[in-house]
Amino acid sequence: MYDSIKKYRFGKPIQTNAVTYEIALSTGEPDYIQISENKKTIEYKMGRNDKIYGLGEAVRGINKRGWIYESYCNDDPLHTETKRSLYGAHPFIIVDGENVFGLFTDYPDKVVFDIGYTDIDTISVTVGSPDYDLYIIFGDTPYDIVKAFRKLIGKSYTAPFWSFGFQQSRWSYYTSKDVQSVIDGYRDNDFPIDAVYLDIDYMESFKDFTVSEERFPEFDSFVKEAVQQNIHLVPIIDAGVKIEDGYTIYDEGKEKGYFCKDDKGKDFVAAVWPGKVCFPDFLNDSAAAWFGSKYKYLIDKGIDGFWNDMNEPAIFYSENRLEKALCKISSYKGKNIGIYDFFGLKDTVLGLSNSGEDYSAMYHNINGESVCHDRVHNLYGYKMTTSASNAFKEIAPDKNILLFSRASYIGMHRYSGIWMGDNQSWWSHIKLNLQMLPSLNMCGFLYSGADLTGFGDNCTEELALRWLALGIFTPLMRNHSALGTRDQEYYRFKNTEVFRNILKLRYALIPYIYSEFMKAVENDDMLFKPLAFVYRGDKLAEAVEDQLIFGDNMMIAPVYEPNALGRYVYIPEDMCAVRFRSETDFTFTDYTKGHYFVEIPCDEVVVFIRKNTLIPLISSAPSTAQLDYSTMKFIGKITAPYVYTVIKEKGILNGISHTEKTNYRIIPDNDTCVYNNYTIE
Ligand code: MIG
Repeated sequence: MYDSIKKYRFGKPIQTNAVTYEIALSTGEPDYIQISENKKTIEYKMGRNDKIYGLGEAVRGINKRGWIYESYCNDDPLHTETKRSLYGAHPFIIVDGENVFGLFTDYPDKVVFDIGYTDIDTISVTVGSPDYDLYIIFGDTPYDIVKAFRKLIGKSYTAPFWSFGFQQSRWSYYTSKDVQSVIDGYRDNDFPIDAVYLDIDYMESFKDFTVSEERFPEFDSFVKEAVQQNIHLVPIIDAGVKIEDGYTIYDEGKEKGYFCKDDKGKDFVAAVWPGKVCFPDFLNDSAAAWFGSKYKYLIDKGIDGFWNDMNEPAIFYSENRLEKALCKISSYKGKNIGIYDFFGLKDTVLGLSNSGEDYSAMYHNINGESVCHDRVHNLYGYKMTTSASNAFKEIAPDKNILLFSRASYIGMHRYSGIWMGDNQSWWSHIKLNLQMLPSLNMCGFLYSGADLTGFGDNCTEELALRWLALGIFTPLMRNHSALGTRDQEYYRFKNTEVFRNILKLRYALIPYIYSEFMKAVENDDMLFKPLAFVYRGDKLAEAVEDQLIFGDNMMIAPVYEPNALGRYVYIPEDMCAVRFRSETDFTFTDYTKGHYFVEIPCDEVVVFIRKNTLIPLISSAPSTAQLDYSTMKFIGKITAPYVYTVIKEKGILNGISHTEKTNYRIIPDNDTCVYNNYTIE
């Protein structure tokens, strides 16, 4: 496998731990790749029909050709098509054309991927300083390259079984009463659910590892009561630590010198939700271990899931730059300022947040050496998350604690999942959600999902339903929305029964979803594949950007447009469509290869099962803990005996899920597509 990977080293790279295998260094790149003399730019001339894959969390399609992207962790809540970066930095691309190869620039500062933007036929990859490891991965197909790359970067994170259930969030449920009323809303309406999220307002003054006494009195027993209702509460942890004397985390961090510094060696001060904060120096191993150990406070209260936020790190403003901006603004006072000065003034204020200037003024202590944040920017959220993950193994070795992060870099996929950040209640964001899934899988991130219903802005009932019809397939299935948006919990919409049916369908499909997820982890495979990866050589399949192969046996083709009767679907081989009105009410239609308009009303979910394969289905239950695998049946059409391997979570050792595999052998029967009879091997 590793013969197909060549590693080149330029300058003195900062170690990212993205790669888990040592590979001998090579010299001499293939002649179709040009590396500039200063080693900062890698160029490749694309053929007319070359397709480019990869880049993980990024805007636009599965084929990334025709835009300029930056691998740079960025807190930007407007994911429009002209953005260059989102929260994750995933500097891996695959070229599929006359030459087929992958490029991984293992470099923790900004990498610019100009893929036919400046010059329509040229890829140019540029780093800021020529200190990086370059991996070139060869293979016959992009899919082979993904598998080799995934092997190189190590096994993906296995999320706990319960986290494949439905999860509800909002910024914020302010009190324990609010949380309980959401639990009741779901339970009373007979909707399955496994988790409710606690956003920043559960804390006291937004201080990490505190719980507001006033709004969440007797938190310990509240968590226990939730557990009794089979509900996991998942609190948020933010990167910034509030500056407040007497707040233990701040006092300890300050005393031990565990915060990032400014250029004068003083604690770097910025402002985020708690007001002024210091940033734990996660690149300093002792500081990281210290911060990680603090999760114990909540784990001891019965918490077994966390989401790490604001860890790009997001900065609303820094003390220094705010001071400068205020000076600039006051210098204009009383003057008749020109219009360009006015716009400059406006930009001064708007440019206060997440500024590169602030990142340049922030310093880490890496093994005793002071390192400017710029050089390691993309590792900050990654290291925050490994600090938690490493600590969990000590704090609670017998638990698999759910963990996912907003910022990420390749390598973090071994420790946690990611969510797709602050999307909007836009139709185009269903499609973006769909297209990001396979790209994330290429970079190792399997446990992922978007904020269903959209984070920003108000969601309509139709958008919520259509998005849900995609969301039921994503490992992380979470409905989340921003402060000030309308209530978007599924039980609040008018067609309660339709939402209930679709949520229950998710639970009925969990044996398939979890099994295929675990197989993807085990085999360094993708859970969501572009059709191009499976039907290579079929030009029409290779062009499909809005359908995915989900696991080995299923194709999904969700509707992502308003007021749609259905949609065009490309059927790449003979398939059997299953039209679900509910987990018990479904019909089958055969399709032969070709294009079809498939009617898909809002109250139905249609999936396509590949020829001669089956998928398992069980009876839904109010929570994953109550699922009964003895209700298993298989659906689909087969003409020869078929064996499907079901994977169940059996137990947890050192925070890792241990699983049990069972092979189910099913014998074909011409009269049915629903198999209740099988033998267990
Ligand atoms: O500045 O904690 O992406 O999911 O609800 C916003 C409040 C901070 C951003 C996260 C979002 C979360 C929100 N946070």
